[in-house]
Amino acid sequence: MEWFEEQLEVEKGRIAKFAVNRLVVSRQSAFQKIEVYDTVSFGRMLVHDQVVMATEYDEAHYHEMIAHVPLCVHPAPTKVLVIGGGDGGTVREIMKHGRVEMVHVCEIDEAVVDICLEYFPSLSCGFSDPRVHCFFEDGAAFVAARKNEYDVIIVDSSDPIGPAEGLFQEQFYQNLYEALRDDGVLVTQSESFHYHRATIGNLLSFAPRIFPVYQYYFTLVPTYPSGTIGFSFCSKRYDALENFEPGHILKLGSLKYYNEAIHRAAFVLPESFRIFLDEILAYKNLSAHMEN
Ligand code: SPD
Repeated sequence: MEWFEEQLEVEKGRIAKFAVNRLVVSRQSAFQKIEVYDTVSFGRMLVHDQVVMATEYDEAHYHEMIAHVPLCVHPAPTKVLVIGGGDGGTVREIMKHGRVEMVHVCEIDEAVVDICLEYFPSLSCGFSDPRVHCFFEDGAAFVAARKNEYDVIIVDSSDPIGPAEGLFQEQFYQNLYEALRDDGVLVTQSESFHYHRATIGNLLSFAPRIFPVYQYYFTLVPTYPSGTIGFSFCSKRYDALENFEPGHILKLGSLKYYNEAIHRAAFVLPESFRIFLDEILAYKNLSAHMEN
């Protein structure tokens, strides 16, 4: 039996091993090594620099939650931007929303899109929709050049190591705020509350200062470290629960993970993490109060 090993959790004392039938393709791009495996239990698997990005088995748990949560809250999401997301899973879900008229995708690494078009048709199918326009540029620079343009922005990034490091920084969030229209909504990949409190704590030190609404939610992805991954819901006006419009779900067709109860439940956080989050948010409110 051949095994693929992901070393991302080594510092937590764990290594994830996936039994594989074969390595389908391996390519070194200008940014990273991209590999595709056929696994024994999780279908086809996309790997960047030895880190699992998506498996056919559970990619929908991630892509449905990063896309449908903001799109079922914003009342009129006509223009959407995706930063990263070169495998196409997020775009595939966005395209299920008939109200979306245009999607810009800014992926730094064109090789990811090429490989996924060839080896992951079930992920990349959304790229052929005429509403989708791809840009192969650095996401941080792309966002910095846009003002007041998008209703929803989704940052579907890899981890904050390598090409995605700049996507976890304050200046990037400030630029995302400015790229959004007056009632814009932003969702960003924000790692696991089990493993990445330092990363999340860093996001919390600036995101809730920039955006009037900050809420954290999560999904279950068994093939990711700790089996969970979370998202920051940052918004200029809408609340992810109060402004949630479940009626939109009916028009999405078949889904594997997302439904009305999951939307609400995803924002219910384990007690120790809820306290961690609340204490930082309370401190932010106190500081804002003292400044006024
Ligand atoms: N540890 C892996 C985190 C990867 C998150 N993004 C995956 C991109 C899928 N479109």
